[in-house]
Formats: sequence, structure tokens, C-alpha cells
Amino acid sequence: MTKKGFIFDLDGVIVDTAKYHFLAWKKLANSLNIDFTEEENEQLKGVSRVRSLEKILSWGNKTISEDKFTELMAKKNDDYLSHISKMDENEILPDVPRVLNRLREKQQPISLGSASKNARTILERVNLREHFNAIVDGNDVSKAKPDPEVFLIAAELLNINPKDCIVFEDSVAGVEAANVADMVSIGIGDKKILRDADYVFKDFTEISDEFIIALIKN
Ligand code: B16
Ligand code: MG
Repeated sequence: MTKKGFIFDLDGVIVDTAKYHFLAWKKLANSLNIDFTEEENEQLKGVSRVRSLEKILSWGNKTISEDKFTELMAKKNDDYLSHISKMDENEILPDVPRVLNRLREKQQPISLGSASKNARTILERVNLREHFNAIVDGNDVSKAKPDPEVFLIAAELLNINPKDCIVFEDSVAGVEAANVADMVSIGIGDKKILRDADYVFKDFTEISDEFIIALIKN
């Protein structure tokens, strides 16, 4: 059987950690007297921790010292980790295990391609670590999505040509990164938002076993 490289984003694809990022960023923003809404949180999806804090400060018209910036980043992450520590398998998004199992049965190489520096901890919490042949996360990259670096490193670790890789992504920046890397991009979410993806599905319940087999063969 042909081998393709299957690369999964984490937040918004495998688990919904956006709600925990929201709680932690909101607490931090409010402590600085900055308002923080769910709509603003949407704009932080797939965006790195540093860039997220920069955006929040600019929305609140605040400038702070470098030391304070570092301190706030650590504070946000401690708070986020307190939520993450309570996660378990119940938080895996619907039908993700089915798709991972199908790929494993067909001996397809699987990698994570996430911007999060907490990706390994999260995969362990939800007990999915062993499904992945490679993990590329925020600790391994120097350039954030839409730069294709994260996915290109994943392809290299899987030993698969980028054009034979398939990326599952929920963010616009991530879809763009997959397209720039010359990979097949599969958007998970809203068709109107992820319009540059090769395919878009609301979630994994819409992705049939037949579609997975076709991706492997084509
Ligand atoms: P951390 P993904 C991204 O995960 C999140 O969507 C984004 O909101 C977050 O700021 C980023 O990870 C960094 O996360 O603070 O844990 O390093 O979608 O790329 O899996
Ligand atoms: Mg994501």
C-alpha cells in the first residue's frame, strides 16, 4: 500500500483547547483592565503565545517592559496548564480516534504539526501519544504558521515527500501553511472561513473511511 504522510494540527482538530486558552487569556487581559471577547479569542487560533500576547496588548493600547511581558506569558501558561491538567480522553473531538485507527491499520505515517508548546503534555493527557510517529510543536519551530516550517519538518521526520502529505487544520494560517508546503489541505470547520483548503469538513464525523482510503491511493 502507498504511504502518505498524515499531519494533524492539535487545537481545534484533535481537542478543543481554545476554550482553555480563552479562560487563561481573559483572566490575564482583565487583570490588565483589557476587555477580551470570544471574537478576539478566535483571532488567536493557531497564533503563537508571544504573538497572542502582543495582539491582546495592542487591542488594549498597552505597552509594557520586556520583563513584564515574560512574566505575563508565564502567568498565562501556568493558568492554562491548570486547565490542561484536568483533561482526559473525553475531550478528544468526535471520530478523531476512528480516523487515527484507520490510518494505523493502513500503516500510514502520522505526525502532529502544532504551534503549541504544550502539545506533548496534551497528547499524553488524552492518551493519544502512541498514535503519532512524529511530533512537531511550538518547541521545534522558529517560524509560525502561515510559514510552512512546522509541516515541512513533520514531512521530513516521517520521511515522506511534502506533496504526499495531507494536513488537517482548523485555522486559516494553518491551511495557508499547508498550501505553501504543497500539501493537501483539509480544513476542519467552516467552509466560508477555510475557503482556501482543498477540502473542508465540519468535523471528523463527516470524513468517511472511503475518503481516507482515497487520500491514501491518490
Ligand atoms: P501554547 P494549534 C495553537 O495550537 C493554538 O491554536 C493557539 O491559540 C495557541 O496560542 C498556540 O497553539 C500556542 O499554544 O501557548 O500552548 O504554546 O492550533 O497550532 O495546535
Ligand atoms: Mg488549530
